[in-house]
Amino acid sequence: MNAYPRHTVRPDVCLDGSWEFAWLGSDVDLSQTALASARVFRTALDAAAPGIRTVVPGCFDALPGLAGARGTAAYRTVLPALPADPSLGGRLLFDGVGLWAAVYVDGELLHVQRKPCSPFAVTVPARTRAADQRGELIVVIDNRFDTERSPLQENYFDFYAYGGIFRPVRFQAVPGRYLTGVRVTTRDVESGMVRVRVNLSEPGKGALAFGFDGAPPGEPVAVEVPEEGIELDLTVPDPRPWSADAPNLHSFQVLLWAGGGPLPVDDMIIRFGLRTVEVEGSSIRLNGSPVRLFGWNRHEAHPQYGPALPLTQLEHDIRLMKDAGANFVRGSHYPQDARFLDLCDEMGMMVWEESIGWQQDERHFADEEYCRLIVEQQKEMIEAHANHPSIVMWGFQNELHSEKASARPLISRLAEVTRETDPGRPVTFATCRFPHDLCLDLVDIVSINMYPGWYASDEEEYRPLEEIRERVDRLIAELESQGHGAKPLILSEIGAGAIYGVRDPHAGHWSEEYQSDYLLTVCGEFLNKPRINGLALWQFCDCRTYGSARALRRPRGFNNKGIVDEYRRPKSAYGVVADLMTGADGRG
Ligand code: ADA
Repeated sequence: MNAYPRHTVRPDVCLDGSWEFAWLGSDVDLSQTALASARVFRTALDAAAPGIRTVVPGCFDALPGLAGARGTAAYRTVLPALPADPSLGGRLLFDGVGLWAAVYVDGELLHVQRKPCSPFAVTVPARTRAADQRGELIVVIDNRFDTERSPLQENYFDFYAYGGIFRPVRFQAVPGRYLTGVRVTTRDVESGMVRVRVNLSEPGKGALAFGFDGAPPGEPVAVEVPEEGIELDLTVPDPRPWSADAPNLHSFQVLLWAGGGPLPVDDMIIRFGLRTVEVEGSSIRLNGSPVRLFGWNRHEAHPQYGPALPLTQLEHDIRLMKDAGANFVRGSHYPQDARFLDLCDEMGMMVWEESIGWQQDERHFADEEYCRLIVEQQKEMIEAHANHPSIVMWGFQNELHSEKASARPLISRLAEVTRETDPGRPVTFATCRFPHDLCLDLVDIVSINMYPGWYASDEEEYRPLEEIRERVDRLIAELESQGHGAKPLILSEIGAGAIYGVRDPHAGHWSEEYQSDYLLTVCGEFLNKPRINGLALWQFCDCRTYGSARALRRPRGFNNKGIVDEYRRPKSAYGVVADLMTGADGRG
């Protein structure tokens, strides 16, 4: 199933399925010189025994035979024949890979991808081909940590860095000038007025026609489209607002004529929701009404698939969170799978999306290439996902060292790029440095990660659940005293570990009982303190983490703070939190 945007005029083929596969080991030279030719990778693929194939989307190091491997793999599939028309080029669309990829078509290196989890497009030059000549697509993936090659993901992050083509791949045929983006922004929910921005691959003359919700498009209108695209205000017929409780969606098709021909040469169908989200005083407002957010932080993770989750798992995860009273999910800590965002749009789940980050420090702030790439990822993520009504805020740089003045330029730049790229949503980042954080003036929403009673301030205190209430009260008071009392507050991470099946009448650490006691206390604080606008428990499901000695702090090498385990088996806290937060026990 293709995520939006979709097409009816543009040939659009999903390449998911079984690809040829070759494992090249952990000492492959990926220097620029070595990458110039596909020969090494083609030879390895040709030498692979028949039947050595793997499924895309997929992660090679989630496969039994390569579990935990770090190195280089080559994938190959056949590109469908482009129409024989030589003016038609191609576009390969990848929704996300990790950690690093090189893309070759017919042996030519077309793209190197250094940003994990980012959606990206690769232009395949128009070639005059006999109609029956199909193309060879080779994708080289490397999951070794290398701060030069792939600086955005490092082995100290508290989530396992898999290698693979995590998400769907599509191949499209496009004319010389084609639609590169259609952005629909709500101007007025009630009347259904929207502002549409259409961008083309090249500025110039053409004609555009539009249609909402599958209705036949109107007559083409001659336009001159500048570099920055054109904007126009339109009104949605039969407007129905989007909210988590009533996730009404609309679709919008743009058709492009060029060259004076009678038929459109390209089209794009996007889906959007009529809704506004803004910060007003200390409240977060959806369609003008204050909203409180409750849910979880969620990693894209599964022991059998890594982050390359099947569509049904995405649905089950959302269903499990909603059944436990959630209306909110933080896509921690990287750009999300477009199919997951489509399901959040459809099923009614508000989303915090963020570019990749995990406790970056001065080394990163001083690294111009690192800063350039993370700002690029932030911008690309927003441009790709801005039409999803479920996304209600943008974040970045989880728990960076924002108590240091050297963090400020990067935070300022990320906040600026976010607001430039999408002025229609609030900006935040999750900090664990409060009350020493120096950058909270740069965000619209203050988001605090804290683990009182787990990473307890007094390690001698037995079962220190009592410090949760005290720490929450102190946080609210200190925000006020620092002048942030007028901003909305989200508890963006708070939680405790429990190993599935560990039951203990003492409710000792790692028992399901301790986690239940802990989360009941936290949810009670949220329900009793309207000052807290949002609560995102850490975390939805257990996930594999460190492969290093850091795992000594992570039993099984997993982060065990999930309310369900890695196979989505509910721990006892799931039912307890669900009863409270859905009101089933009469309190929530
Ligand atoms: C941090 C971090 C999470 C996870 C969590 C934990 O808040 O943002 O990714 O590592 O701590 O489990 O300790």
